[in-house]
Amino acid sequence: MTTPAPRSEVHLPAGAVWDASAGGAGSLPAAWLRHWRQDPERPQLHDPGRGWISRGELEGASARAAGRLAGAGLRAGDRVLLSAASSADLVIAHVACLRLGLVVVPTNTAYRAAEIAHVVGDARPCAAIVDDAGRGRWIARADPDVRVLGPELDLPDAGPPALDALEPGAPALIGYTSGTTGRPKGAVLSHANLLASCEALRLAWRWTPADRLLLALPLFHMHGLGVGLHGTLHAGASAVLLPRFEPDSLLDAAREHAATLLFGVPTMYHRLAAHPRVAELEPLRLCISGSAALPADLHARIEAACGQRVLERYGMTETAMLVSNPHDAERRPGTVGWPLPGVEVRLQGEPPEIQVRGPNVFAGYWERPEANAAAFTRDGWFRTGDLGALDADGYLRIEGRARELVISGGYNVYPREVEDALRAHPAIEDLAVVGEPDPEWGERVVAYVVARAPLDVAGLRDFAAQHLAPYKHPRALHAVEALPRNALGKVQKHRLRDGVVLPDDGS
Ligand code: MLC
Ligand code: AMP
Repeated sequence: MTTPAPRSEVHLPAGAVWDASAGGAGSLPAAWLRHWRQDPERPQLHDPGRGWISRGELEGASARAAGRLAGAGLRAGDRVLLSAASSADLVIAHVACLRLGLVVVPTNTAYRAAEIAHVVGDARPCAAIVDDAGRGRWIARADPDVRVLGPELDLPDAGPPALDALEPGAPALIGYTSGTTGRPKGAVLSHANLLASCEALRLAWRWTPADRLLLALPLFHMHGLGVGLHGTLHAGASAVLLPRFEPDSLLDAAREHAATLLFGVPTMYHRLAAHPRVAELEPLRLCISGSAALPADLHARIEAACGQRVLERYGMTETAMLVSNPHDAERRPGTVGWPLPGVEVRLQGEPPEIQVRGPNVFAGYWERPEANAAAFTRDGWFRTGDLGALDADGYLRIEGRARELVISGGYNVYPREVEDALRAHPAIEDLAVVGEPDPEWGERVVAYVVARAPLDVAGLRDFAAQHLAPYKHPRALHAVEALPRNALGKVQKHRLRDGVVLPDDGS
């Protein structure tokens, strides 16, 4: 089943024409450069320690940073791992990499040594830009040839290199993401993919140079980086960088900087809804939620508290943004809305899986031909692994997942990865990790454990901390006699819930 019609016109402002190349810009920096040149004095980014930097300052600083990187021997196509809290320096370094044709590998700052070593081993970066000496040592241990730098790029200045001369198909990002089996794999996104998504969002969300985004999402995932930062630069707008999400400082920044936009994951909206100052969201032009399902009752609570009808949208690392509730028509809670301009969506199979196609969809995983064969259908559609249904008038609902995945606070956690890490603990005979509903996190990670010796919870926590980023740690541990298995020996995870093993219903 395909959506009734590619109703992307529902997203287009009157008279607007959809063009995936954004008027022939072709690459992200080429599109940004138009704004930088046009009005260099205009504020672009606010960094809490440094204040505002203008478009022209970003252009100049990123050109200098690109000169340093080129002087250090980095060349177009080389990978650079980026893992740091949000700051103007990080943005300058990121923009410099893209202008030079380097391929950025954004990496979660919560990763532990083994998680980082996997990314280093797989992507083989030439350099890493990190804001923590310990993380730098883990990278150097994983590969001593990687040049580890701070976000300020402590390198000698060098002559200006050729900048912004990129083919649309040139890779811009490799975003690491997991599957049900195997280690995380890198989704390679080209400049054309990311630009198409930015242009669709600019039109759909009526994003203009007058907008000012509160950006408290981390810059190492698609939401903060590909939507928040790239979208801001593409629209010629401005953003207030907040290195961590904290409702009071976010609301202070909204007032101080007259912000117009907020992007967040549902956990952020949950915390804001419970905050005594929630009514201060009222002056914003648009609040957008994504990365996980926004419960309809939370949508209603936000509206009642501050009058904002949050606009929910749906995307993935591999595809950037796919589907969005409309700006001008009904924003329907519990749905993600209509395919964005350029995006085609179809539902295939039983239960119906969401499959997508469009200029925003990546071409494949880094050096993983077998994963690519599984990820795309023979006729070229990307399998999202999400299950969907359409309302009669075409609004898409996400009804579940075909793959095993827990989304906690907008971060993806793969049960298999947590199981593999914890199974190595000497007191654990066997375990199964599942996601259970949680009002704050959406889902929380829970482990059902068959112990071979008495479990020391503090010791287990230390063990988990050595191997896994904290957001992957089980929030509850349930001791069970045995895991429920089917005749083939596969764990029946649907029988694990609320700390008990449910009886076998034959399914
Ligand atoms: C932090 N913790 C989490 C967690 N975030 N645990 C589970 N799930 C999470 N998401 C842990 C911390 O490690 C700490 O553990 C404890 O919770 C308390 O930390 P906190 O101070 O409350 O956390 P905070 O810094 O406030 O983080 C919450 C958050 C953050 C919601 C701000 O998780 C966040 O920024 N989420 C956004 C993720 C994101 O950008 N996703 C987009 C992916 S792209 P301990 O053990 O030390 O107590 C994508 C595509 C798309 O999905 O469509 O957008
Ligand atoms: P990631 O792999 O981190 O890019 O996460 C992408 C996944 O997040 C999607 O495949 C969905 O399962 C989920 N997701 C993103 N946005 C939404 C949303 N609005 N509602 C439900 N799930 C979402």
